[in-house]
Amino acid sequence: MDQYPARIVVLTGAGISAESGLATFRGEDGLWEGHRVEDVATPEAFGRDPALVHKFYNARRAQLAEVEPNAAHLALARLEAEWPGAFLLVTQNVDNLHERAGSKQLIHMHGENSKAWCIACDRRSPWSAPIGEDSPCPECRAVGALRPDIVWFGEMPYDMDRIEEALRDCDLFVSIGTSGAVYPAAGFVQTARYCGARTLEMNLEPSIGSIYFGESRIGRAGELVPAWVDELLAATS
Ligand code: BV8
Repeated sequence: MDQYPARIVVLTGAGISAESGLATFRGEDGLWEGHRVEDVATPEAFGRDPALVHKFYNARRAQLAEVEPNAAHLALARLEAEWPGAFLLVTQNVDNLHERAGSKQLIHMHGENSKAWCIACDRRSPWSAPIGEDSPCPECRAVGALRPDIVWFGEMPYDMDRIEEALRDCDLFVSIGTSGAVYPAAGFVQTARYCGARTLEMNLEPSIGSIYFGESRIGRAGELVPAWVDELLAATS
């Protein structure tokens, strides 16, 4: 049942950070074209070649210092601040551009490259430098036990219970800048639809799950998202 003000859940993917200069995964500049998925984004890869996996994530972590949030990130932070209803932003991205834009109701379901996770003491610490096999944990001082705080393939994404509850309760589900290639995120639209939400996709091209969306706006996030936020906030004033 549609409630006013609508309870909104937004999902973002690599496409929202593309205009900030961060490579997406499956485009021609794709990260995974540079590296085979199985070489870097799985626990097995990390066990087999930790130095390669650290190198892949260290390069991406270093890039965070050179990029800024773009108009799409800023528009979502404004919507969260000014929207009178419930708002939750779920991102598949491991960059820190949403929080730097001011988003607070934010879940990093695939983890954060600006954090290190110690597998010896299971604690996570903010981390902006390179992680190496000789990096000591700042909490327990164990050496060689740090990994990027990233959810790899075959690992359970974070906060799934909270995400699924928000999807079941929301009136509007909006997906921005994702190809819809990775589960369980790619299935969120179906959960929201099934529970009665309106669904909107904003992407440079129709995603794999585009047929599940009630509305699809094709274009760059940096243009579509601020216009959509203006439209939504104008309706509340
Ligand atoms: C799990 C961290 C279960 C690493 C990532 C069901 C069916 C089939 C397969 C599965 C399934 N369930 C599970 C699987 C397996 C797997 C999966 O989905 N595989 C796929 C490849 C088939 N899923 C998992 O393993 C997940 N785990 O389900 O666990 C479980 C159960 C019990 C116990 C234990 C476990 C874990 C998935 C998480 C993997 N980690 N990232 C890293 O970041 O390095 S996924 C990775 O892909 C990134 O997080 C990325 O965000 C995500 C999705 O990619 P996108 O963000 O969509 O990026 P992409 O480049 O693909 O698309 C960008 C889009 O933007 C494009 O459409 C483009 O057109 C658009 N765009 C570009 N520029 C712009 C733009 N749009 C707007 N404006 C622009 N300027």
